[in-house]
Amino acid sequence: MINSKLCDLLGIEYPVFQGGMAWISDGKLAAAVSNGGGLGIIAAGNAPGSYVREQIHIAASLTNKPFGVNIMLLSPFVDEVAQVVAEEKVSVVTTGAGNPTKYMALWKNAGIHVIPVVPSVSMAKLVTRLGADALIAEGGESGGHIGELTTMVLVPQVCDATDLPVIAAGGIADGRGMAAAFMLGACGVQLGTRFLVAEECSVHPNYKDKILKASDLSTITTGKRLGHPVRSLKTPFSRALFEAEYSDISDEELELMGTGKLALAARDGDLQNGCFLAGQIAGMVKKEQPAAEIIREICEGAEPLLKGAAAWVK
Ligand code: TUI
Repeated sequence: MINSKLCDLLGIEYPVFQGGMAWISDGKLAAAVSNGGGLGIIAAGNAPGSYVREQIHIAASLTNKPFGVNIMLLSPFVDEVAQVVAEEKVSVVTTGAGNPTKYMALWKNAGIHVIPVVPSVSMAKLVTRLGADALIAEGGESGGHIGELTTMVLVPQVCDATDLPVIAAGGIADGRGMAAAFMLGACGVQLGTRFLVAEECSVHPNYKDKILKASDLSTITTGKRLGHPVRSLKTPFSRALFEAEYSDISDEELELMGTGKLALAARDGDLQNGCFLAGQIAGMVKKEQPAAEIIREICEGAEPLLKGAAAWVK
């Protein structure tokens, strides 16, 4: 059975995190993942504190296992959400899309395990100094807001830069990805796209359908001009946004084009105007399954690969 120091640190059975996906990862999905032995994570996204508190209560009513909340640091509600997770004393907070320095003391004092997403070695060093408990090295194969580096180059460099447990994210959807991440020095993995099609995920069926039908070349990166690259599935909307970036429209108009489009995809399944965030690994995600089955399959797939690694050495 796959086990790592991350399991002991967080009190989980399998070192598998479900990535916080804005508008998608709610209390129900997080509880299903945690009940399956992984770490379920509620996404705060751009939602207010009241929504996050409600989802924490839903998750707590469905599981007695640890779960986490992902805080998107660009959110207009970030201050109140930071307070809510401290009051609710969730087991784990992960952060994304920014620098968590301002909130570290608040969360540490509440006894929360703080696990920031880092897109670079410098951010890994910073959060290590600040007292993070572990970190997530997320490569640009991921869906949503992405950094510059790929998982293959980011994970080993982050592992060299910190003594903290490192969770690899970006481009991982099965046991092979997990085994590879462990070979790069990670002791856990985080998956978003594969959990998006979990049975317990309440996202609009059109969103799941688009993931299940995706191929290797189905994603596109937009937002580079405005300094926040975002990976999503190719749709009429994302292609238009991509083209607009290279036109002479103003930054303000461009920003406006992207606003609210994730909700249109996740809540309404709007195939024309929605922004369907997804990782490059979407092409390998072919089946809707219970979250617990996904976790078991990934770990059972990685186990023989890691055990058999000695076969490569004479
Ligand atoms: O946060 C994510 N993925 C996300 S957030 C999101 S909602 C959103 N939508 C539109 C624009 C922006 C956000 C959708 N997907 N992943 C974690 C992640 N964090 N990836 C990269 C980073 C990151 C980037 C810069 C973390 C820290 C960072 O620091 C920059 C600095 O120096 O402040």
